[in-house]
Amino acid sequence: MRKKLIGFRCRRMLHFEPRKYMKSSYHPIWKGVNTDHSSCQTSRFRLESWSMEFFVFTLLPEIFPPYLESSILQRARQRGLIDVQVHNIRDWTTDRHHVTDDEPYGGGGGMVLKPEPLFSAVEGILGPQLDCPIILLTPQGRVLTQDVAAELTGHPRLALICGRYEGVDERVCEHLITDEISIGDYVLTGGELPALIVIDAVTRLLPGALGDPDGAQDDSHASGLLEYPHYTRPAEYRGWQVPEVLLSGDHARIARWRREQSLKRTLERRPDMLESAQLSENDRKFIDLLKNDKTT
Ligand code: 9D3
Repeated sequence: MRKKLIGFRCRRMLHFEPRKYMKSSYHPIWKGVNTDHSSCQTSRFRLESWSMEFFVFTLLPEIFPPYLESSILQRARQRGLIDVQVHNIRDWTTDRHHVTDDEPYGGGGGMVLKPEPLFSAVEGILGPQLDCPIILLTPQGRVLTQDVAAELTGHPRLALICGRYEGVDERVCEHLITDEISIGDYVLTGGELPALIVIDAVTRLLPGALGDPDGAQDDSHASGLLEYPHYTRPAEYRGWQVPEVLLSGDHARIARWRREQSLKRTLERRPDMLESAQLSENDRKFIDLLKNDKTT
């Protein structure tokens, strides 16, 4: 079932052909990508897995391939779990100088991303029906969390719009965008890294993306607690010992130690997370013990 989109609004239908002067699909990563966008329908299931298509709209397409060609995202693309198309908004300008920004009405500093190239790009690539979430990466969006990432896996296609300059024309937000996402309370120079972060967080949740069938299940952020400390060989390094319990082979004791370490860390570093975490009776007792230790 498709989830209902939040804030989905009516839109004008416009269709322009992209300019040919500089295809952003120059890079080998985009070779073989279906460029017949009129028939861009993906089935929900491929090899018994979710598959997703990401359509990125940016003024800096060259940022994307290096990350998408690495490690887990590369493998997910090769396995057909995801397909990422990166489109240069500038390809959809129709003026001589390929202008994408302009001064704000009412004055003030900075430049604003013009509406026409963005509408043309998104409608030209996705087709006139625009039946997927069209997400603007912006400091004013709702903050990306594990829950938001999980929610986004429910859509077979996602459009990600990366802002630059001071912002985008508000008519884009009102009539094209269906969702606005921020990655946190700090100031970046644009939405490109946030878009990659959305792709990364969403992709690793797709079945099979991590190799391990229930890989993402074990995540600390899925359980609502921070992770316990990890150790590997050697058992002693510069005189620093790996905790004895981890060498004991006693799996029940190890599991209890790890759980307690998770609880201790979460209490110390992210007490806010304890409020929504799933805690057992024993977990609560242990937390009370830790709190009492501190006060005595
Ligand atoms: C100095 C201009 N800012 C006024 C307070 C507005 C502003 C506009 C555009 C600040 C940063 C940006 C560029 N950032 C993003 O496009 C962005 C972002 C971010 O900066 N932080 C967290 N998440 C995101 S998602 C997109």
